[in-house]
Amino acid sequence: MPPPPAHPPMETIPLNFRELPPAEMRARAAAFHAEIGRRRTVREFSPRPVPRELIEDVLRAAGTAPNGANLQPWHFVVIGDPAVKQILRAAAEEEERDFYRNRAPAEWLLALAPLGTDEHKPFLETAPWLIAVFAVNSFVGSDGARHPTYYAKESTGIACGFLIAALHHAGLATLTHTPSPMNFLNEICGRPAHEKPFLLLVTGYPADGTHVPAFAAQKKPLSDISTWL
Ligand code: IYR
Repeated sequence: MPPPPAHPPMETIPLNFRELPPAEMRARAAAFHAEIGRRRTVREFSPRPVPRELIEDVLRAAGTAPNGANLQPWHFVVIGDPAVKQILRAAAEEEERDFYRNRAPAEWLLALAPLGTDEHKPFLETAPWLIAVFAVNSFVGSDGARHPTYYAKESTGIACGFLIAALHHAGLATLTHTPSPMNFLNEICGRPAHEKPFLLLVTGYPADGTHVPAFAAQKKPLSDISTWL
């Protein structure tokens, strides 16, 4: 076996860990739960504009997510152009029509019934920003060769969690939209085939008077979602 390639010694930096008093830790954990627990997926958006700079900052926050080998295997395409949104809505609704009318198994449709979703996706044109998230499966290194990334889907999923939390924290509503299949996103967004569409995140202000399904606010109790050994 050839020896593994030699690496320069690892450079380190201080952790910058901020220790908090225990009472403050408890208060912050509870406050974070209260705040993130108010997040609801929204399906009616206002056309009210949202500054680009705010979206830039939440994307920077998403870009800090833990990920495979720090290769940061994600790419965010931010769509604000009404013409692109119109094309995207038409493509998504075409797939969704086929999903709701033909492809979705009866059991899946039954599971979706309490959410009231259907093939109509007007929010894809109404909301000020759509963020198409891609999981990047490989990259070209400084050696000019193509190399794999690792845990691209898991890493991108975690980054999306950060992104949704950051948008909520900033005072915006989101919808995690997953048209299926969503390969049309590559063409519309001009992304190569080694980038896999992962999620279409819709964000902006909710429409005035928006209601959400009461069902969606019912979260499992801790005893159902955790086991302590
Ligand atoms: N992609 C479809 C269906 C859908 C699927 C799940 I799972 C949801 O939680 C919500 C919707 C749509 O966006 O309507």
